[in-house]
Amino acid sequence: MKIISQQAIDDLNAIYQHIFETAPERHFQAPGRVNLIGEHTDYNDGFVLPCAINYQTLVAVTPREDNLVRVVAADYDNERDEFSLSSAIEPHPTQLWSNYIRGVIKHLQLRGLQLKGVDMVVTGNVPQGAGLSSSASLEVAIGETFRQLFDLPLTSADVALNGQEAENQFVGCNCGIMDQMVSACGAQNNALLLDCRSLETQLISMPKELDVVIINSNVKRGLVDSEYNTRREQCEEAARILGIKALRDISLTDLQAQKDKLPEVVYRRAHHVVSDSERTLQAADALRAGDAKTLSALMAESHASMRDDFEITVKPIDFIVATLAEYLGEHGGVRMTGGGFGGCIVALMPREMVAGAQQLIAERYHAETGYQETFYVCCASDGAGEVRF
Ligand code: GAF
Repeated sequence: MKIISQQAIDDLNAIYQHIFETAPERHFQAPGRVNLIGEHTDYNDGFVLPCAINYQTLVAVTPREDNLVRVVAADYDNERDEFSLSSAIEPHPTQLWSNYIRGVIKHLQLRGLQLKGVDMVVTGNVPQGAGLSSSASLEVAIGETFRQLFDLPLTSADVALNGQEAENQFVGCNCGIMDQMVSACGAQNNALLLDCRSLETQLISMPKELDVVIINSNVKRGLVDSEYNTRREQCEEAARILGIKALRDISLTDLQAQKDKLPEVVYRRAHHVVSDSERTLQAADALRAGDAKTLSALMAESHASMRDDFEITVKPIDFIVATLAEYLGEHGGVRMTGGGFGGCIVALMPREMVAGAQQLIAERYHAETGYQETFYVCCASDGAGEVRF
């Protein structure tokens, strides 16, 4: 499957030509992601199993000889930002999109790396605010662009970590490492099993007969930052009371044995994290074996755990998950994906069931909830890199 259309590149080049009055020298991309299982486990040093998707941030760029960065956001009415690498890089007062770019570049500088200026235009088709990591794909696309243009001594994992640092410290969102890692290290037709403590990765081949379906509930993700931070604090509180570094360091059996030590809500949060991290390892085995029945059961348990223990799902999403779970039976799995409080559902299903699933949701979802879904059939895609023609 051709991931980036010639039309997308032509459109980007036309904007570049119009603004900078020349053609760009090079193009880079970094994808969004969908997480198959392992939610809110990354900042607890646990396991996650995402794949990069065929929606990405695209950059058209030419390096400069001086220290000026000129950047245009094609998706924001060609808004422009311009700053010098020779002065301290501060957050932009109004253009929030440019803070992801400023933050990534500033954090590359903080690593002591020698950079030069660039002229670039950025665009993308990762749905924004849907929990498919449009921000991480932007951070990684910019990091990858600078890494390759200026031969920076960085691994893909460094590009991911740099993006996370920018998001945590410059943009001010306290995310984990999953999204940037899979955007940087994903591979076509593979899911990525990631150990969020060691950052070791294993590629796991996607079974050929299963399609990755994403359904955007189009429920606007509300209270995301505050609820996300509250969940993080509750997980840290559980680890502190249990006397461990992170929830990674306790098994489900040991957690259950120490239930009485924790406040009720904190226990349920910890129960979700520890059980979902264990399910992630089991799901990786099931994926390797092409075992749809086990995947179906694990994804159902994961969703119930996010709904009842971690309390991050919303009713319209629960409706889609319940409807599709009944339709798929043991032939496929379905759960909410991403940070929660709105956003998307991920389903793995046999290709021949996709049309029926789409029709079922089209018939029932709007009638039941008043929201209109968007349905995507995706493929697991490569991580960040240069776009070659
Ligand atoms: C968001 C965060 F950015 C990730 O780090 C991860 O915690 C995810 O929510 C939940 O699994 O995407």
